[in-house]
Amino acid sequence: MRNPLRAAGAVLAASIVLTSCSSGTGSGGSSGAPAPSGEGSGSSTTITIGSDQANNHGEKTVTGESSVEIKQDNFFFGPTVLTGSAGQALTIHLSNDGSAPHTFTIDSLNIDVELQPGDSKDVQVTFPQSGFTEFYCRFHRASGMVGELTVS
Ligand SMILES: [Cu+2]
Repeated sequence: MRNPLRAAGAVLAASIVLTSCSSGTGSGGSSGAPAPSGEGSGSSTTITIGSDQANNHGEKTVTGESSVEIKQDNFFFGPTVLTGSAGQALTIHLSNDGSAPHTFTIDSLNIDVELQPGDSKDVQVTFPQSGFTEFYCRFHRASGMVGELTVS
């Protein structure tokens, strides 16, 4: 009975080493929010917007459009990237499909609206002359709830 016990101990030790190895690769992540990488592999990626990491749920070209819909969920905007023309005015129909309150916030345009779960609201935005304008949720910016208005 000595040998099987020793073998089991060795396996245990090996798995502990493996576990601590793989979980040590993340950087930061102290908030405890669910990581976006686990679900929907392929459709959900992370992109960099400004100095933020954004959960990417698609791009939509809105050139020539006067309005568009953006869904808010835990924790992303869908679509995440709106591509338009320089200086374009656009009405965004926001709807919060998530289970938490979310905001749609753009510092440079003084926009900051808050939606409770199930809420819908409209906001007027203006595309920049060049480059991009970042929007984000004040509550979940660090969880990747970030998007942008970008000029093609
Ligand atoms: Cu949010």
